[in-house]
Amino acid sequence: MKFPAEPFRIKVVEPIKTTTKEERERLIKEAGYNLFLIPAESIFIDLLTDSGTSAMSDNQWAGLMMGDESYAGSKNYYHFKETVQHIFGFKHVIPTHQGRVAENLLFSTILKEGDVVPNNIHFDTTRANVEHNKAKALDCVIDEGLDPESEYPFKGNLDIKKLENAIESYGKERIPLIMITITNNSGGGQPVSMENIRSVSALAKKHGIPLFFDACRFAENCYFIKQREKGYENKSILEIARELFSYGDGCTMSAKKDGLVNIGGFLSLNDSKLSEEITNMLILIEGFSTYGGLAGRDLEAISRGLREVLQEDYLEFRINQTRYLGEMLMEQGIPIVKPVGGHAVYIDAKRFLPHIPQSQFPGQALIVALYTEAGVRAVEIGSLMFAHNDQESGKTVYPELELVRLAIPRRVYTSMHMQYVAESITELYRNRNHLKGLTIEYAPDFLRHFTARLKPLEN
Ligand code: P71
Repeated sequence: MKFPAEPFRIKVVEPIKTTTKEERERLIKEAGYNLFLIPAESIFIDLLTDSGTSAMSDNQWAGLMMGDESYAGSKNYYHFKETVQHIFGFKHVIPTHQGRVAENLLFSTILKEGDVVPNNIHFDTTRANVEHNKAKALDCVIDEGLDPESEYPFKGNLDIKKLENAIESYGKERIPLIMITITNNSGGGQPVSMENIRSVSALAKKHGIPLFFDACRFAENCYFIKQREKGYENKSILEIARELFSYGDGCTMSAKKDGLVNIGGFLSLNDSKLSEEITNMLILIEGFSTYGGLAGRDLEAISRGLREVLQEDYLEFRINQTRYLGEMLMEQGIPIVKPVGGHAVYIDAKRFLPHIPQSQFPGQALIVALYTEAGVRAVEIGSLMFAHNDQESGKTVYPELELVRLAIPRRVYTSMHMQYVAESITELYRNRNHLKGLTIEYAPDFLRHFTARLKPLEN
């Protein structure tokens, strides 16, 4: 494929440090073989997440200087609200300092014990927030979405049959909302089609169930719709986004992704009574309704970021850079989730390391080796993140997908950095038979991957 050239030039640089293999071996041991616990300074290329790691534009940095830090009614709040309404089209806009707070506010207000929330695939914080409110997080993605080899263009789609069955078996009274995650992060950064969103919306309306989007990567999803769905090839990203959100009742958003900022998020919705209730909660835990835990300047940076992310030359480069990394790996026969997603390349760890069972965390073994060998940090989205004890049987349930995600920060790394990453993984793939599994030494009750400590198995 064509080498993707960056549609920007570099005005400020941040040096990155190189470390020796011996230093990295010491650091990873000290960190309990958990990449979240390594000082970021000791990482050469950091693909842990695309969240909050974007490089802001000169326009966004200029916006920071326009910060109005009034406690109430800052002018940046009005700009922020106007921008969100312009793109997303919902009536109320509630700023939060990041996405999971929007989730917490929404779920703690509308969920009660025994409720069920269907989603294509809940991301970890979403699942944890649903479960923390004693409700069930039900994944209803289409079967293709669980098959790393399937080339289906919209692998993030919800399975309408699974959704209908859920409504029938649990009853609509126990389903306070349906969610759609765009793009589907836990399933490989795969998009959801407009047609699927329309069908889910019709079903939700028929049963009087509100539909919410987890909108973190909405612009990337809209770009895929433009590329892959008939009838959208001549529409602008803004037009596609507006149509998409018109089918729902609200959204949660982590602006740390497609908001192109380092911190921020929001909740946006049409229901005035619900919005009032959530706003009162916001004031209790985040801050006043015109800043929600953010500085005025942060709100300005989000407003500008949300407009920039809709630009097609940016999105074209973004999606192509991710695909470029994926294709370099595929050329070497390395098993990845196909087609390549929007914000990340996902390695299929089950097939990369077939000799390590899921109970020994093959995904984690892979990211530990990638850091130790090359100073590259990736994240495990597999059994360390998602295995859990089934409440009924008491048995450990392993996730269907055992993935290692190489998430690409927006506008941060060049395509040459991607080559370095591809070469490092290729080298690891050649020596994969030497890699060993891990066992847990300590783990908290929920969201354990952030703080767990592990150790390598000897045999
Ligand atoms: C990502 C993250 C952030 C993260 C999470 C866990 C480990 C490492 C990094 C956050 C999401 C997300 C979706 C679909 C809600 C959130 C929470 N993703 N929904 O992918 O992807 O947003 O981080 O602003 O609270 O690395 P928040």
